[in-house]
This record gives sequence, C-alpha cells and structure tokens, in this order.
Amino acid sequence: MARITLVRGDITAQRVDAVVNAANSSLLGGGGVDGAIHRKGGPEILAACRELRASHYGGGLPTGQAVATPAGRLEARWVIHTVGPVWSAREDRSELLASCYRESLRVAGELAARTVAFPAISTGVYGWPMADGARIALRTVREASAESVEEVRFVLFDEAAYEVFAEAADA
Ligand code: AR6
Repeated sequence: MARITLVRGDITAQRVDAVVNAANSSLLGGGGVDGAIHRKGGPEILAACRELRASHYGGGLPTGQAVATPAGRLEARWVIHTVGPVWSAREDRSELLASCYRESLRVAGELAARTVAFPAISTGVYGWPMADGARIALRTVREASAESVEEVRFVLFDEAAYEVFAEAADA
C-alpha cells in the first residue's frame, strides 16, 4: 500500500510524478486548483485538454472520472484531471467523490507514477464539507491500490484543512 502523507501548501509547487487537478467537465480551466494549475503549468496543459475534448470528451469528462495530460511547466510529469461532484445536502454523492480518488490512482498506475499529489477534491467551489471530504479521500486511497504508487500526498491549502485531514487520518 502507498504511504499517505499530508502537507500544507500549494499543489502547483509539488515535485511529484503526477498532480491531480480538481477540474470541471469542460476540461478548459476554472478557478481554485484548476486555475492555479493552468496558470503555472502554462498553455501545454490546455492544448492537451482541448485535444482530449476533441478526441474523447466532446460531451465533457463525466463526474468521477479521470484523465491525464502532460504537466507543462509544473515540476511534475503529468496532470491527472478529475471532476468532483458538487456537494448536495439532498443527494448522497460520496460514491462519485470516492471515484475521483480511485480513478485518479488507476490512471496514475497506468502511467507508472510513483508519487501523486491530491488536493481536497470538491471542498472549494463545489462546496463539499471538509471533514467529510477528508474522510472519503483517506478511506478511498487506503483501500485503492495502484501498483506503482509509493506515495500519495494530500496537499492542503490552509492550516484549517490540514488540521481536518490530520484528525481524519488519526481517526
Ligand atoms: N493548492 C492546493 N489546494 C488548493 C489550491 C492550491 N493551489 N487552491 C485551492 N485549493 P477547488 P472544487 C483548495 O475550488 O471544489 C474550479 O473552478 C481549496 O481550498 O479548487 O473541486 C474548477 O474548474 C479547496 O479545499 O475545487 C471547477 O469548476 C480544494 O483545493 C471547480 O472549481 C478544492 O477547491 C471545482 O471545485
């Protein structure tokens, strides 16, 4: 099983094989992690996303799925784009959130990535409560196995998010 590490920081500054992007189904960028990755990674990432749209995902990348592109100027080899579910108080979408982590790790395994950095998917613009998002993230990553992956690093943007993940990891 991969080693799970928690760091507070900016996901675009991670030196890893693959950085996971909390994207939207258009694959054409947005705010939050997505905006930061495209800004820092440069146009190569967007160009690859446009090609993927043209070849495979004309209707958009479905929620819960993941797909890889090169990482442009990031200190990583690949960006794995996944689309988290928007939080809903009425409908349980946790299986879709778990699927983001599982599918991203599956893609990382296909790429033979050894180190993978994840943000807390869906916990920003998409409104997922951090404690629940952390629980799902940690449980899914612990249960998933991608042969090549030695380290799964959760990169938490602020101290509060870091604390919530640390608590969930100890629970
Ligand atoms: N490094 C690490 N974590 C970050 C960073 C960063 N540079 N920036 C924000 N976070 P979000 P979502 C945290 O909104 O909720 C975009 O517009 C942030 O504090 O990036 O899945 C997409 O295009 C939060 O805890 O992703 C979609 O439309 C977490 O990362 C939509 O937002 C995720 O926040 C996706 O929303």
